Amino acid sequence: MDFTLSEEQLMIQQAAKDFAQNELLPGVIERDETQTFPWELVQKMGELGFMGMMVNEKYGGSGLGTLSYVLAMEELSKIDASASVMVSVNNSLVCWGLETYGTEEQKEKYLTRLATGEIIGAFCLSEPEAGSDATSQKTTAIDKGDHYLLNGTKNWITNGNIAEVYLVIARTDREKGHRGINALIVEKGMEGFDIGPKENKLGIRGSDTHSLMFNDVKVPKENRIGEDGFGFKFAMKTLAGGRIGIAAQALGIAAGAYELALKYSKERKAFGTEIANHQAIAFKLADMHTKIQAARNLVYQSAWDKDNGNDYTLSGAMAKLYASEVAMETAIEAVQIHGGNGFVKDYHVERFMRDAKITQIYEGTSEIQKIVISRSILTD
Ligand code: COS
Repeated sequence: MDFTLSEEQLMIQQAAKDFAQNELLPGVIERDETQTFPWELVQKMGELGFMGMMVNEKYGGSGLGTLSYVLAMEELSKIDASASVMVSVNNSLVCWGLETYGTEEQKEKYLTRLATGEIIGAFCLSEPEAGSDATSQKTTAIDKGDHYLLNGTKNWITNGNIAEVYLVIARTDREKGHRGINALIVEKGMEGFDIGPKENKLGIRGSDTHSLMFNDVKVPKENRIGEDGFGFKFAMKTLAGGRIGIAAQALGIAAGAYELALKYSKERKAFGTEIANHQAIAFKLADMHTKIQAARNLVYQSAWDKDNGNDYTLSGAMAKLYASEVAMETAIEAVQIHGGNGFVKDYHVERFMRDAKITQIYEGTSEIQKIVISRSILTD
């Protein structure tokens, strides 16, 4: 077993680290407070190749592997999880879904612009009454011959307002259960497509989260991804890879919080010595470090599985489940180590604590990951 990263992987990791330090760190507290994220920063991430990392170069992507992608995700998330969720959704859900299952026309029309970050995309599965229970889609896409008539509401959509392209999961035939669901490419500006107000969130406040309303939106037939009825499997397969991205995000949040706590504990003095010299703090750091490394190994393994053509549903679910737990735990401990300063925004760790929570919820809650994991081990 070789744990050494290649020259190329080290370069990508460094590029993401530099970008996060130089471009994301300044303004991260203000973006969190104001719930904003300037488009210029998205463009810069696109210019550096972070928006279509795994997409083939012929469609404008960087042509890299999943391991390079998770290395970049970890570094970006160490500073700003709002930025990294945009990267994750665009890469894992939108670009990967289109490249793997889209037609050549769809790739030419949409993927080429999404992979360069000229535009970004959104993935629309969750509804007011269908998040975890993904087969109970109430949004309908009725077959009208040359187009689908789309009606319904989607909730908590990342990149909801800034996206130009939306992959929308909707039900065409109720009788057919999960085989009656389709995935459609919807463009911003299509008649009848409205975007609700921005959600006021606990964490990842810089990321742009909205509800979407579809009222008799005519979506051309050529915008369906895959065969009729492939929508649910499309969502499941896409989310299986998405979970690797979110696991890497959780890993980055944990590592970012830990690095701040480590630095602080070597500077802050109490009872006549740096607090790192007190075993109460040193043991917390030891636990954090060990769990982060264990999470990193799970994340890398799931990326390796994907890059090597193995099934990655199980390893991705385990990576997300564990890394998100470690992110939450580590961020809480980082606040504790910072004491009163941890409660103050200038020290960043309170933001990590708020940002960590969503990694246990989106792209499948921890409970959903346990369903996926337990079903897999019980059917083996
Ligand atoms: N890859 C490929 N196919 C998959 C799959 C996967 N990872 N998971 C399920 N499927 C397929 C099954 O094989 C089945 O197809 P067949 O009937 O042809 O065999 C079909 O999808 C239905 O699967 P299942 O019966 O397991 O569906 P359930 O309703 O029991 O749901 C869970 C399974 C809970 C795993 C699924 O609904 C899920 O992942 N939910 C969470 C969705 C989510 O992440 N939501 C967050 C919103 S996005 S931010």
